[in-house]
Amino acid sequence: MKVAVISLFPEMFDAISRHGVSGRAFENGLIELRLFNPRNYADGPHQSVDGRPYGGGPGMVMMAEPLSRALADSKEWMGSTCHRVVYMSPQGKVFKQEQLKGFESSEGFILIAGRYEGVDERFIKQRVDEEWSIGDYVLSGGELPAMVVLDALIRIIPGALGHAQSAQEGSFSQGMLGHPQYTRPASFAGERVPAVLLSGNHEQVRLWRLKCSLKRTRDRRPELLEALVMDSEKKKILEAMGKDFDVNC
Ligand code: 9WO
Repeated sequence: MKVAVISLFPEMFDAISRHGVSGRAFENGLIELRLFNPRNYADGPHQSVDGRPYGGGPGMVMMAEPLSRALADSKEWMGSTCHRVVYMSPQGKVFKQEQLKGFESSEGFILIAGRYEGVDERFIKQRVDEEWSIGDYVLSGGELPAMVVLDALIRIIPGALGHAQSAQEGSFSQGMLGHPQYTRPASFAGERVPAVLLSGNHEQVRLWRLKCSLKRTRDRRPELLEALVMDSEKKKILEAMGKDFDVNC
């Protein structure tokens, strides 16, 4: 998959392209990432990419022209592959795991990270397909949100996680929160690992983890349960989940 990112701070993306699981996906060529800096498409002696807001007020606004040229170049690099143009902004639709469904097989994706007080609205209207937010907070720019989307995207690309197909089992893949995890030692500060995890009984372990996921989801994020498509096993567990529920998680 080809991903183009338009950003005034391309070096920030080293954070995901050089480290860990995401870094490997870039090294393996599962994702081809290219950065396009609007600064390189700016005019004038100062190569301005921003201007003062019409109507007054503090701060600066990103000019449409340099962004537009950077976008045109990124589309040329994409070639004929189908691509979506997404602008990361607090005004966007809140990004959810489910939005990535079908993305693993798509061929191209263009992410725009803004800076300052925002981007000239005409650029958004004319060139952007979708606006995405990663949550209700204002940051200094769209780079970190773009990296959040990229990281989530990489995890659903077949082969990107190597042997561990933990993306399938990870939180949210089933619409539920993840279960607790334990590793060595078997006793830490007087607390032992739940015995079932040491039992070697895979079916018992699976059931314990499923119960914990359901309990955590009910206790911490009950609204997720509403949307959950429940099989008979999950229904049974939830019905039994009264005050006498025996799972310690
Ligand atoms: C700044 C501002 C100042 C006063 C009143 C309203 C305001 N809105 C903004 C603003 O949206 N600034 C953005 C900074 C412009 C685009 C890049 N920036 C950004 C993106 N901050 N936070 C995001 C973002 C993107 C996706 N998900 C969460 C946050």
